[in-house]
Amino acid sequence: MFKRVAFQSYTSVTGNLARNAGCRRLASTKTLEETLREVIPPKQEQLKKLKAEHAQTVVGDVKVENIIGGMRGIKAMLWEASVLDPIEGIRFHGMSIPECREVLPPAPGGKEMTPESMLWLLMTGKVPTPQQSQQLSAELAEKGELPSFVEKLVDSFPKTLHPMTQLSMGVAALNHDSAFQAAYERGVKKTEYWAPTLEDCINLVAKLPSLAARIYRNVYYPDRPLVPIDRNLDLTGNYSNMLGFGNNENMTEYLRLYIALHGDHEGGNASAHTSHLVGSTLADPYLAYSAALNALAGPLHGLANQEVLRWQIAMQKEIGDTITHDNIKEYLWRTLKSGRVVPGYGHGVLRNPDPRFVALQDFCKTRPDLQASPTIQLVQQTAEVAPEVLKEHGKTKNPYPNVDAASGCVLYHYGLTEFKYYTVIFGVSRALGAVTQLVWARALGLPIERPKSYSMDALEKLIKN
Ligand code: CMX
Repeated sequence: MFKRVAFQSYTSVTGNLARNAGCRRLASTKTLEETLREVIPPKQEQLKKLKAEHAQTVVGDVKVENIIGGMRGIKAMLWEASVLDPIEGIRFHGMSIPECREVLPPAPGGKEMTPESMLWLLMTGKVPTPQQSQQLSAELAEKGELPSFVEKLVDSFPKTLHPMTQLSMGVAALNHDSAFQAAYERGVKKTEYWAPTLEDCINLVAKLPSLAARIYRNVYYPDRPLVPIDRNLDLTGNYSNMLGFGNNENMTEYLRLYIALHGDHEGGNASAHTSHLVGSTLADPYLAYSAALNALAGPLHGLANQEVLRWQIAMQKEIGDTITHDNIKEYLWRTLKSGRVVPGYGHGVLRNPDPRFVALQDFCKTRPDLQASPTIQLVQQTAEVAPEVLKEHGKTKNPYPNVDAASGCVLYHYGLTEFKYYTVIFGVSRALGAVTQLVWARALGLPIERPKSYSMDALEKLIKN
C-alpha cells in the first residue's frame, strides 16, 4: 500500500506535469502583489456566483458524532490554497508534492523547492518563475530584521521558557508595527483590507527566521553571536546561517524542503484553523498567527515532531545495537499498553501514509550519509512495523506514518539535536499557508467565524424534535 501510493503520485506527475507547469507559469516578472491584483477579481466573481446560485445547496450533513467528535469531517471552511484528500494526501492548488518538487523553483545552486516558491504558489495558484521567486527572496531578506524592542523582549525570556511560547510571544509583539491595524484605524475600505494584510504577512514571513534563530541562539548557544541577514540569500539560506548550519548545504536543502512541505495542509488542522478563526475577527496577521502557534504547540499537533524524537531516542536506548522488527514491535506495544499514543502515526484526515513523510524519506534515500544514520534507519524500520501493530491495536483510523514520523530525525542527524526546538521550525513553515488564507479571507470578504454549539441537554432536545 505504502509504496504503491508513492509510485502512483510520481507517475501521475509524468503525465500532467509539463501541461500543468506550462499553463501555470507566468512569463512576466510581476511582483506577488501585482499578481494577486490579477487573480483576486476572478476569485471574487467565483464566490459571488457560488453564493448566488448555490447558497442553499446541501453538501454534507452533521451527525451527533461530528459534534462530540471534534467536528471531524464536517465540510465547513473555505480554504483556497490546498485540499487534503484522505488517500492521496495534500494538493496545493491541485498540485501534488512530487509535482511541486519538480516545478517550483529552487534556490540558486539548489535542487529543492524553496518556501518562497511555495508561498507564491499558495498565494496566487501560479508557479513563479525563478526570477519571481528570487525577487521574493530579496524582499524577504530586506524585511527580515526584527525591531529592536522585539529583540530585547526575546532576550529577556528565561532559557527555560519553551521555544514555542517564545515564538508565539515574539510574533504577537510584532503587531506593534501592523500595517493592517494602522490602515483599519485610518478607515480603509473593506475591499482594500487585503493589501495592508499582505504587507503584514510578507513582513511576518520575512521576520520569522530571525525570531526563530534568535530563540535558538538564546536557549542553546547564548555565547554565540548571531550572523546578520545576507541580502543575497534566500529565506532558508539565511535561517540556516543564523542557526549555525550555513556551511552544511545538505541541511539547508533539507530545511528548504521541510519548510515548503509543512507550509500548508488545508484549513481544518488546529493551527491553520486557529489562524483563520482569529483572523476572521479582523485581528491583524501577527495576532492571528501568534494564536496559531499556540495550537501548533500541542503534542497531538505540531509538538509531535519533538515527541517522535524523544520516543525514538528512548527506544534506541532501550533496544541497544541489535534492532530487529521484533524488538521494535515489542517497544510499540509497550507504548500502547501504557496508554500513550505512538507519536508520528495517525491523522485526523489522512487514511494512507502521508506523502510529506514519503517526500522526506525520498530525500533521505538520495543521500548515503542519511541512509547510514542509525536514527534514520530506525525511523524506516519503525514505519515497516508500526502500521501492522496499530491495526492490531485496532483504535486509530489511520495506522500509517504522518510527516512528523520523519521530519525531526534528519535535523537530528545533521546536528540540530535540541528537539524541543523542532516545532519552532514547523512554526516558521506553517506561516506560509496561514498568511495566504489571511490575505484571501480579506480579499473575498469572508465573515467572522461563528459556528453553533449545543449542550448535551440541548442536543438531546434537538434529537427528540
Ligand atoms: N497511537 C495510538 N493511538 C492512536 C494513535 C496513535 N498514533 N492515533 C490515534 N489513536 C487513537 C486515538 O487516541 C483515539 O483513541 P480513543 O478512542 O481512545 O480516544 C483513536 O485512536 C481514534 O483516533 P483517530 O480518529 O484515528 O484519530 P484522531 O483524528 O482522533 O487524532 C491524531 C489524530 C493525529 C491526533 C492522532 O492520530 C494522534 O494522536 N497521533 C499521534 C500524535 C501525532 O503524530 N500527531 C501529529 C499529527 C500530524 C499533524 O499535526 O499534522
